[in-house]
Amino acid sequence: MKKNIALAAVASLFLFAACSKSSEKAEDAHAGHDHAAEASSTEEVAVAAEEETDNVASADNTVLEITIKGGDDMKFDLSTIKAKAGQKVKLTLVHSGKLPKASMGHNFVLLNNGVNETDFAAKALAAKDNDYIPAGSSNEIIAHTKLVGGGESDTIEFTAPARGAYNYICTFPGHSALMKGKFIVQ
Ligand SMILES: [Cu+2]
Repeated sequence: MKKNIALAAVASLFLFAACSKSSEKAEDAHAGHDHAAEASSTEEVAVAAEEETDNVASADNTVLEITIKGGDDMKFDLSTIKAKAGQKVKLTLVHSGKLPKASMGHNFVLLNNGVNETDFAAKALAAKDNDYIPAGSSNEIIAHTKLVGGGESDTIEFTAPARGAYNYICTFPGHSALMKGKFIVQ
């Protein structure tokens, strides 16, 4: 009887050892997985937090105020503008030159994703009566100012679109080759 108990004890010890060993292994494997899972979920959390910050910025109604100048040299002073998706943007175009609208007019036209700026500028040539904004092109434009001459300015407000890089140009004839830039939404 004693011997049986001892055997049983040994057997159970052995079983326990075997058990704990295999469960340890399983745990190890598990731990490895958990680690990887944890790492990626941490990353996800970081990304989510960043996105939340973006949302907070727009929820806060933090208005991005931009002044972009165009002069008699037919150039914009900004080649890149950065905004956050959904952010309110208040943009002022200042004509820092002296030449009149008829000979050196400038506007700021922010084109929608996938709109070719060269094609659009070509189409705009025929729209002199509408400040070089082609009629029926509202779905190709996110926002635009009016055409201004030397010393004039125009302020517009719009909401930054989804993340991406958008082109902006001046559609006055011949200007878009030089007067262009990227509106980058992060
Ligand atoms: Cu121009």
